[in-house]
Amino acid sequence: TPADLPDWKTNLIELALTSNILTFGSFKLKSNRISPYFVNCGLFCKANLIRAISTAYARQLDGYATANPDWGFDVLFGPAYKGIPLAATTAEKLAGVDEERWGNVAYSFNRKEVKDHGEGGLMVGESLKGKRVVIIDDVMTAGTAIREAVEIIHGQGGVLAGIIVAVDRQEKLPCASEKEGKGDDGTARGSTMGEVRRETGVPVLAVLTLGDMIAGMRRLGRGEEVRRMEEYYERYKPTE
Ligand code: OMP
Repeated sequence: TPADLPDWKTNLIELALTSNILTFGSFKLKSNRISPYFVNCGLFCKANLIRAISTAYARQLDGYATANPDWGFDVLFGPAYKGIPLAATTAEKLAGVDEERWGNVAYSFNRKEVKDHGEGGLMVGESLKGKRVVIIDDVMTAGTAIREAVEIIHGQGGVLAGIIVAVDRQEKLPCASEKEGKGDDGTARGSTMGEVRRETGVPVLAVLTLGDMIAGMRRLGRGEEVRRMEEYYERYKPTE
């Protein structure tokens, strides 16, 4: 319910709305689903916006670490391209939240094109070898982007410690017929977040869920958008 949504989340949603990061219309997703809303984290590209989102990621990571004292990580990995500024700015915010706890956290990212001269290679920034790595990414729908990042970490000899995204769209896993572009077969399936948790065995955190965005939009008095998001949620909600 809207009452449960902390003010900082409402403020972040309002900022996303006014800067067109959260938009409404008809969007075809990577999973072939047609969504009435879209979140474009590439538009966190102004000083106040990148400050807001990196602060939110850093708070969430610090909060999780405080609640789980045995948990920690050495490197924030931001998959190219959209994850790169997120990893860099969140690392900087972590040092600001708690210098003693986070001051030695590093960041790294991959190149999309492997460089064959100079220092060469696929990776930029801290080496992942033997390190505890957290993936920082934008949006999770079907988990395809995250799975690619997990493979890179394993390929580099890193140990996956966690995953954090800005938005969990709270959708069920796509079925085979959706992947072929033939639509949902209507079967009950679990959530992408749950499946990724099971597959990786690490915490999967989100700054905002679809539920948060619905609550925030309701608080902002945007009834029509609330209705469309709820309708979409009913259609693709996970059954677990
Ligand atoms: P999955 O790889 O299916 O989890 O989808 C996540 C990716 O889809 C993100 O990394 C984006 O490239 C893109 N996306 C968004 O950016 N915003 C959305 O609201 C929805 C998607 C999407 O296509 O599902």
